[in-house]
Amino acid sequence: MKTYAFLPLNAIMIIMVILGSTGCGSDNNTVTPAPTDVLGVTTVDGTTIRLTSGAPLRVGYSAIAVKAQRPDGAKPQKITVRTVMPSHGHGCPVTKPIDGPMYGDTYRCGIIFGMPGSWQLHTTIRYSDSDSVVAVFAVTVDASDLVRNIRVDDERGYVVTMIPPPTWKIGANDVHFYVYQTSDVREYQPVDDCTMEITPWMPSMGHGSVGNIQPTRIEDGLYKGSVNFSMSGAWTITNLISKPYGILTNLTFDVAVP
Ligand SMILES: [Cu+2]
Repeated sequence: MKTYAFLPLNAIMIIMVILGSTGCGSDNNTVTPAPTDVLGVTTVDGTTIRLTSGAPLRVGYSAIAVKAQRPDGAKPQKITVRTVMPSHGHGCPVTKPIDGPMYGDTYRCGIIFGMPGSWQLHTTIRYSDSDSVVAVFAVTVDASDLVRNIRVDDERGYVVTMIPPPTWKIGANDVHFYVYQTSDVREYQPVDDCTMEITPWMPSMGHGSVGNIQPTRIEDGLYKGSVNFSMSGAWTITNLISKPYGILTNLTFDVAVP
């Protein structure tokens, strides 16, 4: 995976103005050749910001971690990540991690990339109302088939992503779905009032399976269920998603069970 970090001074200054922050004037540029899980490392105003991911970034849910360190040992009050695809002007949802807290040794979040290509991750480290730094990391996102963008009307779009387990297997598999909505493709809000009905199907043999657990909401915008595969091969998972007023969408994802 090709990843790199960049910190154009003008971009930093623009973001600083937007955020109303003060006391910044760094022009520190760092490009670090890095192991695959490091998306970028840079130092801004004495704060070293390290962005990592557990796996190569791809369309769908990617877990991200941000570590900020300053020589005086100051602990950030808050860390935020904002996403933008510069070539298209849209962002994507940033979520809580599905497997633990946001704040711990490092700040962790999930990013639901909606399409492959070049993205920017605007990472803000806030120490106080008047003391924060921003680093802009450029990352490359690979393609996958895990996200569906649904336009419901002219004003609203939904983003649904399936989060598969690390590997599919015969038997019960945990499966998560995140549902977000947006009206401006920059801000995304979790959708909590969905009901889901998943149906695994093996097209080549014309059968489904029993023992599935329908996804239910467990966190903001996050639904968890279980899908049972009775044999290996090519399967589909169809998810019929409804809102209180009726059916929202019916999505099909392809799954290869080894
Ligand atoms: Cu795009």
